[in-house]
Amino acid sequence: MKITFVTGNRHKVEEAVAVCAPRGITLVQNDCGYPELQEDDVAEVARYGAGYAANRLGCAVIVEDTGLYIDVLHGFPGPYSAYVYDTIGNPGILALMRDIDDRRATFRSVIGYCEPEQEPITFEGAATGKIAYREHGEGGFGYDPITEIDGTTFASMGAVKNEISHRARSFTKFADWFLRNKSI
Ligand code: ITT
Repeated sequence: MKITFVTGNRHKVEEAVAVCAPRGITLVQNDCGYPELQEDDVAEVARYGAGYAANRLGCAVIVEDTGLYIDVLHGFPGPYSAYVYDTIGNPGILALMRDIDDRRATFRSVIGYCEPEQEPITFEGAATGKIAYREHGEGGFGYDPITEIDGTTFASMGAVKNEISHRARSFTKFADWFLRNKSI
């Protein structure tokens, strides 16, 4: 069973494949892109993107939007995570968090699934941890070196990231639903 995954991020594809391939779902990356709404809710971004991409490509697609929500910063950068990463990056986040003790943060991953001319469906996964005091680890991508669960950053945990991450959870929900509803 094949499904098109519209994303420009190969790391996302690798993590999604690790969940979907063992379940017999083949993901085919397409980096044609889609307009990312400036919405407060990543679910709205995923929903709109999936509808747009399905109609543009004329086939069933998934897109996935992720946000990092830092409690003490009232959820910042949230839906603006890509822009913030590209501008101030991990050093900028660490500077914002200097001398702050409350370091709780949550990653939200929302997958939008859509078929042409249909309503999108969303699947969400979250992982709550803390912002580290410094960058640590060589693996992963994006905010992984500064986000930690039980004291270990995502960038330091290798394949374990794929057992506990926001993306592992959203893709597990998606894959279970897809196999139940779309396999013939
Ligand atoms: P798309 O083409 O799929 O949109 P993207 O990299 O722009 O790829 P997002 O907008 O979903 O994806 O990601 C927002 C930011 O969060 C971006 O800077 C990513 O690098 C980062 N990010 C996403 N997932 C992450 C993860 O699992 N760990 C660390 N950082 C992550």
